[in-house]
Amino acid sequence: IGGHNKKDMGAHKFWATQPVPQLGEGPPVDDGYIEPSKPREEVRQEPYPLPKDFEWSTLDINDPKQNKEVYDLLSLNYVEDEDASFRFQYSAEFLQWALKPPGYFKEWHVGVRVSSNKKLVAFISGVPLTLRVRGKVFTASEINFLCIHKKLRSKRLAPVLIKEVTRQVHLQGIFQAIYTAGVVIPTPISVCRYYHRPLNVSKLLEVGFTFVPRNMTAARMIRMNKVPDTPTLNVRPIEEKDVVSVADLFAKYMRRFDMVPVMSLEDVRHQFLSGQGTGKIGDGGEGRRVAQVTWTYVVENPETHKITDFFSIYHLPSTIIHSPKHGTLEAGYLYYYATDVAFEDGADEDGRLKKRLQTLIGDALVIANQAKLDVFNALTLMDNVCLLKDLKFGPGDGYLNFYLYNWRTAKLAGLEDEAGVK
Ligand code: NHW
Repeated sequence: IGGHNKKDMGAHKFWATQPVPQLGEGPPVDDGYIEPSKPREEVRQEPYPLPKDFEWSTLDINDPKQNKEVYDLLSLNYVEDEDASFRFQYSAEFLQWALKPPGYFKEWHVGVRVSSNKKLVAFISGVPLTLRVRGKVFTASEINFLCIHKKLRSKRLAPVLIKEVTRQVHLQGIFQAIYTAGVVIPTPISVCRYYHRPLNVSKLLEVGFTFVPRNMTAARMIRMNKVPDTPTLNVRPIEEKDVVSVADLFAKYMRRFDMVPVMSLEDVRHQFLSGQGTGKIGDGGEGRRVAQVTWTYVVENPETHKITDFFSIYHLPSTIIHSPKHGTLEAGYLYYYATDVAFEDGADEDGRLKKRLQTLIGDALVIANQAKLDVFNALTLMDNVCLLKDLKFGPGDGYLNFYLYNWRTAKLAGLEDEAGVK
């Protein structure tokens, strides 16, 4: 998912027309919108024109057939790494979960079909969220799953999809958006690097995800990356009764950071409870796959019954494009976490917080390994940087750029903190 490529730094015919900070602009004096909101009647009422032979189609993700159409489009055409070895393979269940948070709008699930045979050939989606960026809280849309069939690339269709989803968001009275991409376009507010913690070393070597470094053997690598059989803390899967306590802990912990989602109880229930499954992840070869989107584990104080810590992982496999033996790479991604140790006086300064986080996320590795995931990924965001080295993550070649639409703010922490990994 390489970023940083030079050709991206040139002219941007489309992005130059959009309310985003342009490349090379200095930091803003104040945070705020770039163009003001419009009343509904001033929002364009007709869909943008598509090239002939194509038509717009709102996808009904509740319909298993349409859910599968989006899955099929993405599984063959979505994001690949730089040498086209791996391609994200979001499951149909993942898409259901990601596209239907509380208050979602079905009009924001925008598809393009071939008029003659109705084949789905492009997609873009938005979901609503409340965002806090530094001191300001606002409603926004999170744009994701922009995908154009490989045969229709480089025809300037992406700008049409982006404009149409923007129009649909405007029609709901929302004028800001957040999105991430591997590519550099005007203008990232932060860039993070992917780090990878090997779990199934022999498979990762077989599929070329990782290599045996000089002065190392495969056997030693396997030994070094062994994780304990059982968690250190008394972790258990989240339950409905934990939602209020987790929401409270999440909100307090997130005060540490400059850009965070603000979650209602419904949002917390959706993000951390609704994606739970129970099974192990198969490798295709087992002939059995258990769909699981997220794992959220909590630590409960036995006396107060308060949740003191939690972590969450999401499951995003990748298709291994050229492997005779393995079809999918089973990856877990570190999602949100929190610990109340952060609220103790001096815990940040004297290393107590770091120690607790290492134990907590170390347990996330145990759970990921028990679930038979092959690799555990994390970005250089939140408090992750202080965990990466001790938990044996290695830097990857993917970067993730973060963007805001119609909102100015100075650069946020991210990759520049990477120095902290050493
Ligand atoms: S990032 C994942 C994007 N998807 C993929 O990489 C899948 C594989 N690739 C493709 O399907 C997560 C195509 O290559 C895509 C581009 C569709 C990426 N974001 O049609 P043309 C997201 O989903 C610009 C934004 O010829 P194409 C986030 C590019 O810079 N812009 O290209 C999505 C150029 O404009 P420029 C992107 O290769 C956020 C123009 O598109 C982009 O056939 C969307 C070229 O178009 C990207 N990832 O199709 C923005 N990739 O000005 C949301 C290329 O440079 C904004 N481009 O000439 C907010 C909207 C809501 C606002 C609400 C108030």
